[in-house]
Amino acid sequence: MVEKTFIMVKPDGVQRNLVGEIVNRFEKKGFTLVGAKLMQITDELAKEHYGEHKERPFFGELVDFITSGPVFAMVWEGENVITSAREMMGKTNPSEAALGTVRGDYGVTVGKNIIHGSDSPESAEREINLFFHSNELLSYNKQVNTWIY
Ligand code: DAT
Ligand code: MG
Repeated sequence: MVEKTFIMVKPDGVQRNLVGEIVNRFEKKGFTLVGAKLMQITDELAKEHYGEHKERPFFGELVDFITSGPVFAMVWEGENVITSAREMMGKTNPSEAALGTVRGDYGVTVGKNIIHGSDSPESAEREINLFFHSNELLSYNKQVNTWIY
């Protein structure tokens, strides 16, 4: 099923010049970028985005980290993109993430794991709506898709 997911290069990834590398991986895989922006997350947005973790001991650090510098927020579209993107990201803790994944290749610790991606269709819808206005998302066809699908 063609679906959309919310992907974000976290402040550590932006500082470490990994935006292009991450976009490159998703483009080369064959997914379609339908929205993107560099932005500063406010405290309020951070708490809303990570609401499911508000009782966890690391919540304060998580909010401080995600608001510590610009992030690169994106929406990617494609067949099974939600699950595929999670596989391309690797496990939450980079020390357990396989080589070949973003976190496995570039991360060391769980607190600075470079990339966020929605974990289900419900989170994808929630997160896309939280970060993007509908007029910031484009719908278009790429000729190359006839060689991918
Ligand atoms: P994911 O980002 O893989 O969906 P998650 O939703 O469980 O993982 O957690 C959100 C973020 O919180 C995660 O990317 C990094 C941070 N985090 C998770 N577990 C942590 C822990 N035990 N200590 C510190 N930070 C943690
Ligand atoms: Mg998560």
